[in-house]
Amino acid sequence: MKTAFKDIQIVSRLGADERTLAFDVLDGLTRPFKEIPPKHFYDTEGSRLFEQIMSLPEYYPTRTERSILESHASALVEETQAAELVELGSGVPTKTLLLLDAMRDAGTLERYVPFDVSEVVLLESAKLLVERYPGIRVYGVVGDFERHLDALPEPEGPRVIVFLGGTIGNFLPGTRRKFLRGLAGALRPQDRLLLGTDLVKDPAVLEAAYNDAAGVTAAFNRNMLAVLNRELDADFDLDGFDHVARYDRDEERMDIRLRSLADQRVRLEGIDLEVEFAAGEELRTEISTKFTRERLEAVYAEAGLAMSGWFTGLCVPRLFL
Ligand code: AVJ
Repeated sequence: MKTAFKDIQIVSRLGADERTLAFDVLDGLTRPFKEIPPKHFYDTEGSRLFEQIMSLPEYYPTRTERSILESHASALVEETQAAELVELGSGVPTKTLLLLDAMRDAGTLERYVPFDVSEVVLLESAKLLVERYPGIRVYGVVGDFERHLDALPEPEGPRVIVFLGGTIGNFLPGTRRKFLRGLAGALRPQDRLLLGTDLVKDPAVLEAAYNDAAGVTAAFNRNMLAVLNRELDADFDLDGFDHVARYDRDEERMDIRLRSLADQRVRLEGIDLEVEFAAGEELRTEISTKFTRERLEAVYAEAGLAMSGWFTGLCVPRLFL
C-alpha cells in the first residue's frame, strides 16, 4: 500500500511478476482458432490510438455516451444520492467528470474509487481530481477488474459503480456472466451499476465505426503485434496482416481480426514459441458486442441484477450528417 498525497490512497493488486500477456499469447496462439484478448491493445501507443479512435467521425459511441451522461447525470445523482463513484477501467477521467460534477453540485460527493491497470494513470487522475473537487478522497485500485474486484474498499455511503465506454462488449457470454455476478455481489440494495453499452444498429453504421477511412482502427489493431514484438521479443511483420472488422449478425457483435496476407512463420523468443499462419488465416483480437434492451435485461437477470433505468442517445456518425 502506498500513500502519495493526503486524500489520495492507491493500492495495487498487480505484482511485478504478472505474466498475463505471456500466458494469454501462448494460450491464444496455440489454438486451432487463434485469438488474443483485447486488453493487450493498450500500451502507450495503443492508448494514444484509442484516444484518436474516440474522436473519429465514424466512431459514434464516445460522443453518444457523453451526451447521454450530459442529459442524465444530475437525475442519476438525485435518484441514487451517490456519495462514492467506483469506476472500472477508469483511464483518464473525462466523461466521469460529468458524474462527479453532478455529485459535487448535489453536495453528495465524498469519494472516487478508480480501478485501472495503470498506476501512473491512476495517480495522475487522482491528482487532477483532488484539485478539481476540494475535499474529495480518492482510493485508487491498480488491478485487473476481471480478477481483483475483491480489492474494492468497503463502501462508505451510497455507491454507484460505473463501467463505461462499452467495454462490457469485449466479454464473451460466459466471462461476462461471471464478471457481472461478481459486480452484483459487490452491490448493496441502495447501490447501482451504471453500464455503458453500444446498441444493435444498422450493420453499415457499425462496420464503418470499426473501419474508419483514416485507418486509425487498423493501426490500433496492428499495434497489438507491436506489443508482442516488444514484450515477447517476437518478429511479427505488421505489414503482413490486414485489419478485418465485420459485424456478426447472429451473435450481434463486431468481430475484429488480423488476417495473414501470406503463409508465414513467426518466432516469439520471449515465450519460446514458433507459430505458423496460413495465407488468409485470421487472428481474432476483439469482439465488441452490441445489445438490445431485451438482451441486456436477460444478461442482467442471469447475473442476479435487475434493470432500474435505461437511457439512450441518438447515434449519428458525423459522416452521415
Ligand atoms: C473500448 C471495447 C468499447 O469495442 O468499440 C474501438 C474498442 N476497438 N475500435 C469498442 C475499439 C476498435 C472499444 N471498446
